[in-house]
Amino acid sequence: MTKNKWLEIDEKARNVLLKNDRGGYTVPTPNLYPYQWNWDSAFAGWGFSTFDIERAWQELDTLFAGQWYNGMVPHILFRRNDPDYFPGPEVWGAKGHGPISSSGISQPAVAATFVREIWEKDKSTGNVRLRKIFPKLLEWHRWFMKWRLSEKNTVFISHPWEAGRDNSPDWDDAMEAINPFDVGVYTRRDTSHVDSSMRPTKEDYDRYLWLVKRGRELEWDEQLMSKNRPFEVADPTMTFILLRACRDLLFMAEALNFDSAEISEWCTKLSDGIETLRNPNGGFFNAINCLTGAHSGNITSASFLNWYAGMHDEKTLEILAKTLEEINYPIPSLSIDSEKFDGMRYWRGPTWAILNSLVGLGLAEMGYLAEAEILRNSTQSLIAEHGFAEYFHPINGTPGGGDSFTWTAAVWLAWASPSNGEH
Ligand code: 9WN
Repeated sequence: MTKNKWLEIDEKARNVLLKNDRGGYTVPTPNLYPYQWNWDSAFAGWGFSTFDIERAWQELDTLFAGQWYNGMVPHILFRRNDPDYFPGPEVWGAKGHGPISSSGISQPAVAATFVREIWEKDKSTGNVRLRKIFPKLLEWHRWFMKWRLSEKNTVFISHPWEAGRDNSPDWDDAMEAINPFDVGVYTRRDTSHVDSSMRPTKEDYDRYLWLVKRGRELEWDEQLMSKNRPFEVADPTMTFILLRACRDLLFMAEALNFDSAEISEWCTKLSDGIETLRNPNGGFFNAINCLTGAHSGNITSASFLNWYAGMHDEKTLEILAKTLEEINYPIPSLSIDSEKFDGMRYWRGPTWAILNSLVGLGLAEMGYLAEAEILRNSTQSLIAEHGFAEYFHPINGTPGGGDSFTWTAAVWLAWASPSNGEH
């Protein structure tokens, strides 16, 4: 790729972020996702930090402005009503828990890591901003450790949307066990924006909504919801990402001379929990249905997040090498060898630039430079040739889901572009 070409794509990527800006916060993509999403905003902050540090802090600040009084940071902030998205604020029925209308669940805790990235770019003003947001990050992590830590020290999800990998086969058996009775009649909006062959099925949606209904009826009271949970899956995305985020929080606490003992304990606990996620037959990291103890048996892109969490692993390295060699556009969200692989259906096969960036960061930090470069180069070609799509087919690169996508543009700017964040 010529320098002119990539500078042109850098410019386009900045424009995606600016166009998706709704005044201090971004939407993931117009129409399909018209609200502020949790981990999308954290990635957006990382993207903004390559050309506008102040705007980067603002993105994180607006996200944490919606923090609940119990510490939870919701997965969606419904800042203004928009009938383009379902389920909206009425269906969630989560009023009164925080200052902004929101959903009742959270999402992967990438925020502390991107706060650190932004802060490290400019510590002079960053120290003041960091001091303000730090207690909020701490409260959120405390909430995870109190309400989402399994007995085995892994982080579980209470709803598939919480992992951000909505229809991953990682939760198929836990979802099948749910009888979504009484869910009522509803009209989906997602399938009027993108083809239904790319989206979760009606069976999935019935169960997503049934779980939302349960939360609403229990008024999103974590204590009440923790009794006889109908869905509880220990998830590599949540566990690896929280461990990494706690490490970054610890680093920032020490830099600010804040007390860090509690955060150190969290790091130890989560590190201890990781081994539980190892599939006893295949040796890779996978999800576990906490209600039955069954391992999912799936190799997903989340299976490769160990380096991001600071952990070497020979077995995963072996599987990664094979994936990088055999797949045009790694890493598929489900191994192409799986009988459930579906290259265009959301989290059941497509490649997601965000997951690649996290895996790539981890690989580079832990010295696997060749692997990190292959992953970065293939993601770079994917975006350069097929645009800022929500996700891509891992074999032929076909773009899928929404377009002009905030986090794909952010990942381009901060990681995949040959400029690599240097502007
Ligand atoms: C539900 C916004 C979000 C991402 C998730 C992705 C998708 C929502 C949906 O879009 O989920 O949260 O309605 O499909 O799976 O990771 O944060 O981009």
